[in-house]
Amino acid sequence: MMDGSQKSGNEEQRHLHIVTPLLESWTLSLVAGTTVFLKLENIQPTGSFKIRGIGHFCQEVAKKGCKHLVCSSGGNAGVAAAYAARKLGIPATIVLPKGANPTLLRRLEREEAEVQMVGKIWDDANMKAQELVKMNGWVNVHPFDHPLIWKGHGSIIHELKDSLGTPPGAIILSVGGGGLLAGVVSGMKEVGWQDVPIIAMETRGADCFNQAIQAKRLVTLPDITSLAKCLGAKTVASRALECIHECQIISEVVSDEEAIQAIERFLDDERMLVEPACGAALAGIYSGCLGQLQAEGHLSPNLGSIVVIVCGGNSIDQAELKSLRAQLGRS
Ligand code: PLV
Repeated sequence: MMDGSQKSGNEEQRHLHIVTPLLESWTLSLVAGTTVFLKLENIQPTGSFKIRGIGHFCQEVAKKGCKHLVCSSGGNAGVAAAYAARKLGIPATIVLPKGANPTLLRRLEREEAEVQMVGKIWDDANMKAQELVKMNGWVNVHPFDHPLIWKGHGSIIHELKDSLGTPPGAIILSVGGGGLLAGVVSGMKEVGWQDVPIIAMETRGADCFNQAIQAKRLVTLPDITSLAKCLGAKTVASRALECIHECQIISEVVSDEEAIQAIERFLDDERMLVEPACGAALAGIYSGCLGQLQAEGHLSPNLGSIVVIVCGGNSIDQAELKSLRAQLGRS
């Protein structure tokens, strides 16, 4: 697998992310009734797309002499920040909500990051991170709300353009705090794909983007009740809400049951295990959202091809999948 590279001035700087494969999925294409391509962000060296934006952010702040990186995270942004910090030779503190998955914690340990566990959800951990960055030379790595993060995430679209040439009929992705969405929108504007509809998927109980669209202003959820903890920001980034005026964004909400069924089916169909946060995007196909949007005339009946961004996630293993099933009342 090749590392990506970018030219900046005279020097060539390596990206911390890899150029991921775009896989045509036979099984998902059958379900969707059209060709489905999977952008495999789950195989990034940090297990999710987050390294694209966070890697870019960390490289930029390292150039400016940052002494310590702090990242509050539902998990995956933290792994990306810890990995970037290790590669750049900067110490890192990752602040997670309590109850983090043991596989994720082992992963962070391997990255040599200090881990603090604070509060119940990401918003609590974020408050702690804000306190820590008051120290001299410490820099906050926001998991989703920064232009450098969006710039890095936008590289997904440049790679899609290189692989596909022509634009797909739609792109399906998950929305937590909206960083991936904001990055995809900026990438689409850069390559002239702003007419490609984006289907933005959330789970009920972590649906701050959908609620903001309905209210036409930012909405702060009272709590995160979804099992898709990595979609659990109580308020979406304001940039994500602005994006609805720049591209055609269709916001859809699925249940935890649908997101978890999607990861189970994906495991059987493609032999890859991803988090419920990613299951939300896969549920766009498996639970029939796509077909319904076509039937209702919101999407063309002839999409040609669609791309699902398989955002990935580290907080999943056999034990976690079993526990998710139990929390849904299934054995
Ligand atoms: N996860 C963030 C925010 O958590 C984090 O700290 O890791 N898919 C996966 C696997 C994710 O980990 C996330 C975000 C998303 C999708 C959503 O991305 P976003 O926040 O850019 O919309 C609370």
